[in-house]
Amino acid sequence: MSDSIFTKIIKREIPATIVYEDDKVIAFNDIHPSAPVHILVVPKKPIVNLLDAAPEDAPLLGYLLEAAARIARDAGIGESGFRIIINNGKDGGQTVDHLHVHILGGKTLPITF
Ligand code: DGP
Repeated sequence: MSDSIFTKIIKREIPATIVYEDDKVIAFNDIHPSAPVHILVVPKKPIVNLLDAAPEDAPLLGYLLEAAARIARDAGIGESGFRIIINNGKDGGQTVDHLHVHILGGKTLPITF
């Protein structure tokens, strides 16, 4: 299987504004921000989406959310609040087939479905 765009960012094959990285996840600014703060948090393991996650990935999924909260706080939106979104599959609006958490904040976000 060919590398996703996000794996290419992890491998530094394409550029991104990286705001956090450790051995399990990487976080970088979304290229098309939908809010003043729009960060993507991506597991380095190339899981396609939540449906592709195995039971043994549960600690990694928990870590992804814990890291997202830390990254949001470090981005200055911990107090004001933020939204976490995970799009899954076509109807869920997923366009990149590599699991990722959107962190959105920096303004009062509209409720839209
Ligand atoms: P989703 O629709 O949940 O699959 O979100 C994918 C997001 O990824 C979308 O908001 C735009 C962002 N994105 C796509 N390609 C790139 C890229 O090459 N660099 C960065 N930084 N973000 C990207």
